[in-house]
Amino acid sequence: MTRRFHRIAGAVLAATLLAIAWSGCSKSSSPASSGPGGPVAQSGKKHLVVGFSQVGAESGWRTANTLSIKSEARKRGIELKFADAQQKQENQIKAIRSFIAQKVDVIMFSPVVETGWEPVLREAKAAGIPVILSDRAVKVSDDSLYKTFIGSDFVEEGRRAARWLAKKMNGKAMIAELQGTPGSAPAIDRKKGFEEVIAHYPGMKIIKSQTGDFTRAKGKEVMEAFLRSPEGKKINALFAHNDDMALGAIQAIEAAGLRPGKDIIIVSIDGVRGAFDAMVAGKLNCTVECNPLLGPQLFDAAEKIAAGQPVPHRIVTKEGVYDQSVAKQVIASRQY
Ligand code: GZL
Repeated sequence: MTRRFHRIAGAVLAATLLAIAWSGCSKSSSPASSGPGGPVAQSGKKHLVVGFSQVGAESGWRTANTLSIKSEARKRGIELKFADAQQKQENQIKAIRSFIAQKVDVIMFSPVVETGWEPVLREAKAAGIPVILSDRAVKVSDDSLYKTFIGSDFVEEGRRAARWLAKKMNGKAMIAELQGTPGSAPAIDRKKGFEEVIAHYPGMKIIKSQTGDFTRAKGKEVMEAFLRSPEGKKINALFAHNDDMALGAIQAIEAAGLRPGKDIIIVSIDGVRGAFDAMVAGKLNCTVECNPLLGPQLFDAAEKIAAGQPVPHRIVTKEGVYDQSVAKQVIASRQY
């Protein structure tokens, strides 16, 4: 009896010790607790799982931005769940909720407008899923609702457009303005930066201003209306918040029998290939670069955050200004 008892007791003890050892080791080796360097896969998978809610496919800039994000994820072996919101905030909120339900490791999104994100960002925070803002900013009462913003300084882009135009027009211009998506950070901030600079030039006035929603079609339609308006004949300059709207406006200017780039001097923002083609053709005068190739910086940040490492709360991309004087020599080197 005693020998049998000891045998059983020994087996139970060994099994208990083994169980403790196993649970201890699975805790230290599980990705969730791995130290810096190894990705923390809350999703329980070996590789990182990232949910990305994109604004839409409204412009050449957006297409280049999406390409950069998808190719970089592929290059790094990151599982990317990508959702195109067709420029609708409700679709982005739905996509973010779906990423939370799927327990992704990191959520990234380019907010179509600045406001209305607090509730869903609180849900992501409550689920312990870090959020990265790509390209556009949000207005929230608690900045800890997102880990970092990676994108451009839109106010500075607006200033650069205005500084270039003031120089080109010797401080005198009757300006038509094609604004981006109402309520979006780039539209609000580019306008702010542009107006801040032209305030120093009494001879520079915005006499027509309306949204073209960052699309070529709407830019053409609105510019046609500007040219048909009573002030149309006075317009000698156009500030477009992105190249796509400028390219649409060029079509409208030509249809009205005027010479874009000569009768109406045009400055826009983005620096996409179509803008360089138009500058080489003498139809666009200047584009202020807004870099869409954010993939590498976005996934650097995601991997650091997932590994528990700190990242700056705001990472601003470096950009230039290109006009007709350099367009021909740089167009071949452009990456988007
Ligand atoms: C800017 C980006 C803007 C581009 C537009 O970072 O959000 O949205 O300027 C795009 O071309 O539609």
